[in-house]
Amino acid sequence: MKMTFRWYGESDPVTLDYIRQIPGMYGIVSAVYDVPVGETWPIEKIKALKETIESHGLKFEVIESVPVHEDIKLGKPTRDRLIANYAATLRNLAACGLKVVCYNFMPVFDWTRTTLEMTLPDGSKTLGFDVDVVDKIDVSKGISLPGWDASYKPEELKALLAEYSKVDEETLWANLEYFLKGVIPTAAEVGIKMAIHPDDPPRPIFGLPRIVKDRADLKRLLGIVDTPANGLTLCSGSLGADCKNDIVALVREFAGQGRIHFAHLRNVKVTEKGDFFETGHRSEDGSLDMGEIVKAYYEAGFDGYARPDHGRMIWGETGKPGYGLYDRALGAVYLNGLWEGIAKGKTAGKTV
Ligand code: DNO
Repeated sequence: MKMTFRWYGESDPVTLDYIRQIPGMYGIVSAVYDVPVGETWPIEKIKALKETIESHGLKFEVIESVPVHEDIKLGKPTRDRLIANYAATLRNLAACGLKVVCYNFMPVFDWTRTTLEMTLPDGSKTLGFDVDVVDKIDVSKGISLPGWDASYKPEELKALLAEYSKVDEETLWANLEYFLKGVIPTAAEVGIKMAIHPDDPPRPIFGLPRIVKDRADLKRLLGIVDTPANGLTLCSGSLGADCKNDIVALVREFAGQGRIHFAHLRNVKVTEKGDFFETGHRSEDGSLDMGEIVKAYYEAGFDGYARPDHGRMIWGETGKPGYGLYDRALGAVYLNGLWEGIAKGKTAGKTV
């Protein structure tokens, strides 16, 4: 397991100098942020990013994310040009030594929370999701949630949502299939592993379809192009927000098949109804057994990339919700500690 940390580029208050001081840190997960969605990432920009990261003694082998243009998800005629651009980006990334590309296929919105500042009993601040708050929102009147992706103007968002009214789950599946058949052959040819991120939370929101929510969806997706280049980012916190998802079993199954290329490891406290909040990484703090999850990766012989995913805001830190330094660093060290404990436990008492 190669431990990595997400870094949002030069504007990120968490610096590469700090990240390299986290014990056991292998590399950085980042992206080229200043190319419009749908355009090809120029090789020079990727190279410059890689040089910056490597000059801090960290590896740069994972992209999160190359975003998928909405026209591809909507299945519009422009998609062929956009898919060709995406494939060209994959070629450029491979030429710079990148190995894994994380992406998602969630219509319009990426991860969604109803609060970014829930205070836990210990005074730390965390992200939370309340089903009733989301279900009560009348999309036609506009959406206002904390930390909302403000990249759409209200009229644009309205128009986009109207376009999606014609896209049901099966249409979205067909559009995902078209995308995968368009890009996976290139990924396989150049040695890039694609790793889809599941829907977060794993449920439809605002009437928009969500299709990467559970074991059946993951299985279906991997079967569309049945090759290692078509793989998963298994996000314990996203899938774990539905208590019907058995994360340990998912890891055993899909890491066992060599189809998990990127592990997002974090804990959540969930209710049956689907409300949840993000906790510290330890098993005792949330609903997921992180020890068993890490053990499942270990036993599957996982040698891919992992990251501590989100963290709470602790010790007075302020910054990008979910992406502070301290709690994610604690998470990374805890996860590496679990790994070492499991590895040593396996060899203890064995004669060499
Ligand atoms: C949230 C992240 C997601 C993820 C994308 C992948 O913190 O895990 O935003 O990066 O869904 O495309």
